[in-house]
Amino acid sequence: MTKKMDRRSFLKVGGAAAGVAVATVSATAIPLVGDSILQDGVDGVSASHFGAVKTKVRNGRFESVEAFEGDSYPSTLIQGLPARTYAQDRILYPCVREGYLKHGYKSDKSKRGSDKYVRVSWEKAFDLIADELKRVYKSYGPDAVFGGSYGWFCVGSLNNPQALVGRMLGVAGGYTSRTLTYSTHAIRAITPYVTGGDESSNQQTAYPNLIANSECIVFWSSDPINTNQIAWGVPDHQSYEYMKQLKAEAKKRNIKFYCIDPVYNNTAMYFGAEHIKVRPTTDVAMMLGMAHYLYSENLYSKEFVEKYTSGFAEFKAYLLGEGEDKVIKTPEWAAKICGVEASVIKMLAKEFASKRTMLMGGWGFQRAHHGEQPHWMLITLASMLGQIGLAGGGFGCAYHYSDGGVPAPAAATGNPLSDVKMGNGSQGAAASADAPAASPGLTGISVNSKVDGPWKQRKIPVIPVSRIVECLENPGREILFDGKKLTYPDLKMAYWAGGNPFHHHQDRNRMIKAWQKFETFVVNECFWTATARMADIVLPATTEQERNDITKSHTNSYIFAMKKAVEPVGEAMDDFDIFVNILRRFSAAEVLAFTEGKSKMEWIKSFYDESYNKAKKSGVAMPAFDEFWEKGFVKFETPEAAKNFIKYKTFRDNPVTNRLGTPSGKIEIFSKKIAGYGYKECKGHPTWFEPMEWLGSSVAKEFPLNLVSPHPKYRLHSQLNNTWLRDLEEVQGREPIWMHPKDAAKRGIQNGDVVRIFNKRGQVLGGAVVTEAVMEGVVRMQEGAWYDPKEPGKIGSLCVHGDVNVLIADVPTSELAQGNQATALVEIEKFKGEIPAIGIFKAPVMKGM
Ligand SMILES: Nc1nc2c(c(=O)[nH]1)N[C@H]1C(S)=C(S)[C@@H](COP(=O)(O)OP(=O)(O)OC[C@H]3O[C@@H](n4cnc5c(=O)[nH]c(N)nc54)[C@H](O)[C@@H]3O)O[C@H]1N2
Ligand SMILES: Nc1nc2c(c(=O)[nH]1)N[C@H]1C(S)=C(S)[C@@H](COP(=O)(O)OP(=O)(O)OC[C@H]3O[C@@H](n4cnc5c(=O)[nH]c(N)nc54)[C@H](O)[C@@H]3O)O[C@H]1N2
Ligand SMILES: [Mo]
Repeated sequence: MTKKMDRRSFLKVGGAAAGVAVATVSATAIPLVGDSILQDGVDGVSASHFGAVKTKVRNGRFESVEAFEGDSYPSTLIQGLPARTYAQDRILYPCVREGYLKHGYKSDKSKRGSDKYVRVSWEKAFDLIADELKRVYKSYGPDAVFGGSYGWFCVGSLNNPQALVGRMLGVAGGYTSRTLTYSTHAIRAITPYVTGGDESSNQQTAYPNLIANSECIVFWSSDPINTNQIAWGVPDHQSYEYMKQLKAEAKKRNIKFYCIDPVYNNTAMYFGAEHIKVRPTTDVAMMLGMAHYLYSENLYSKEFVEKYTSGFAEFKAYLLGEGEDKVIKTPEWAAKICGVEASVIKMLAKEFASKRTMLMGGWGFQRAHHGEQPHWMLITLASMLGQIGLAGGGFGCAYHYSDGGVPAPAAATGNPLSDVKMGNGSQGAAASADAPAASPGLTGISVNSKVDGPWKQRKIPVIPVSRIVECLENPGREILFDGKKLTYPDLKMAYWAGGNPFHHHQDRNRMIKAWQKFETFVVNECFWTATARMADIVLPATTEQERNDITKSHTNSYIFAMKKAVEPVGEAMDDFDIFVNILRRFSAAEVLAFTEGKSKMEWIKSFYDESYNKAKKSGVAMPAFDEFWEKGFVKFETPEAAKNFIKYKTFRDNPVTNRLGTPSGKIEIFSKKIAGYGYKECKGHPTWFEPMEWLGSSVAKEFPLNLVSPHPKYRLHSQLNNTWLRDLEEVQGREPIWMHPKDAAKRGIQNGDVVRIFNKRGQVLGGAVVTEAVMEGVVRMQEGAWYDPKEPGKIGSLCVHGDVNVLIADVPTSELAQGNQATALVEIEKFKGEIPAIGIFKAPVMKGM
């Protein structure tokens, strides 16, 4: 059979062979397997947070995917893209919760989660939303609508639901937004005071420099082998090539690796790192012990501290017990808190001081009570080691994220979201001032309209992103936040697009109750997530492969075309079109303000043309749009200078001309500004504060296991959990929970058992993985397993699948960042009785269907 044979003749042959009456079979309705093997189909280019891809379309279906040719280390996660398209829990048409359809904003909110849904037309859904927005604006004012809509949505410069929802609400009448992120809440709030910048997103000392010069590399709460699978933009996974080279070089030069973490994580396993088992949320005590040893043994760099830092004297007084608490922070004192022996603390201090050492700080330990302290203390420790600004030494807090440390072309604008002032913007790729621009970057749709109108004057207030529940519970309350005072608005309505708060936020049961304060909750989603199931109005959104767009790699090495591979599933609509339709219920002026008179393809082309013009000015050649679109990508070269970039080298070379952006121009070990705030839980220098729940606290008597909740291997948070990828890891259909063999034995738990994990906040099921990779007393359950309550909507219900955020407290880090936590104390028992079925990965039953 030749490839030329058309569908009909192929059908005849196939049908005849099978003895079927062919005439009654419609070729389009019943695609045959032969079609997918023999038909050429349409291969397109698209992209995702997991990598750029080639989409394989056969039989009108997005059947499979191949990695983009420029991605040498593609992640398995891309395999979830076709699978999720046809997931059983795709939202197929607009739906309204039954009680809401009957009673509108006066409905019984406690029915969220248990009410049935009713299918409605798009027109009806748009009318409901527009009318409700108008009512809320009129009755309560613009601040009553929450449009902060945090989350990791798709990639794409145009189809950015977060920017679009803000843009729509801004034009319609205004809204309350949010600041900072669940990722970097504490580090981003604290490090501007310490180094004058955001240490979560600036340029890291480049890998080639580490490979040539480092003698010791420390993964401190950091797991780059896992977390670099994804990027905020598109990953090109160049970091894996460099990690491979680093490992090869380590063999030759005997580079030493340490993993300071309660868990022997993926990266530790890859590099064969020595595991330093630190109790969760006690790293600051450990670092203080090291600092004390360095000071008392005169192993610290006095020159560095004097020339490049400010406030060491105040810190020293605290370290030596001359401050208020009168506690001397010896290694022996630290050992009692952090569980690492004093001799090991001393050994590490000596080793880091004697070798060229790079401290790679991840972000796990800043998602904790007093999460501002670990990075401040890490930078203080690095200052005492005196290697900041030297080849292969110092510190970096973004190696684990979005190909951090990869030498990359600098860009005039790093991030497609750079003008989205909602916190996520600064997670963008860092542009090195030292490297010449070789990529123009790529911008994207802005949250603010450029068209003149009343929306331009609107002030958009913000709350710290993780304080949403506290805000709902306490309208009008004044809180302290980062040196300012802020009053919580009285929220009545929320519109979420591109995030999953019923995954990402902590203390699920408290959250369900607080959410009842919203009179109306609207969600645009592709899938029936826990969040969609709590909504009053649910609108089906397209996935990335069902629409055209444009995006770039996080490193600025590529601009990618994202070509629509298939027609939207069901009635799914692009977020862009959803918002245009809502604004049609206002007036033509609002619609124009939103679209600026451009079609979607014109927007896409305009982003490209902007880059094209920028590139042209700096002498970089780019193909014209049509040629680019046809080919699918443009590549940008990495300048040689970027390969040897050393963070803070220019500052070290000349701290006067290259002063930091702090008041003293130096690294602030003591911050007068912070001290001046007079906060109880964040002082003028890095401080050990006892967290609300840790292994040394009284709560541990009842709940003796310290749970940590790092980022998942086979998901991006909750994304892709509704695909077969979950089968690669789940235990009896539950999210795995790692337990040390001794902790398991004490409880009669065996590998593969279904267990109940509980504390005062709630209870979830998990599947036990008994392993020494987690230290005794600690258990590990990844964030992002879909919340699947046995009794939906009921506060306190058992989550049968393993949403870790049922167990974690929603208590802010401190008055400074007001950030989120990711650890908790729990108890675990073997689950008795019949194991409940999983219900979350199917669409809910519709009223009348
Ligand atoms: N316990 C604990 N909790 C945590 C963390 C932790 O470490 N531990 N980590 C925190 C961190 S760092 C983060 S960043 C957050 C992540 O929290 P989220 O970003 O909220 O999590 P995601 O699962 O990525 O949710 C994104 C949602 O957007 C939807 N989506 C994708 N594309 C589109 C689109 O085009 N249109 C629309 N309308 N929707 C779309 C997806 O289907 C998905 O449901 O979680 C935080 N929560
Ligand atoms: N595959 C995959 N990659 C991702 C993501 C994903 O969901 N999946 N999410 C992305 C996002 S949004 C973000 S923000 C980043 C997150 O990046 P990170 O926040 O750095 O990642 P985590 O996995 O939360 O934590 C890293 C390590 O910290 C450890 N840890 C936890 N608590 C403590 C502690 O108290 N002390 C010490 N020393 N170690 C501790 C954990 O065991 C883990 O090994 O990852 C990104 N990459
Ligand atoms: Mo994150």
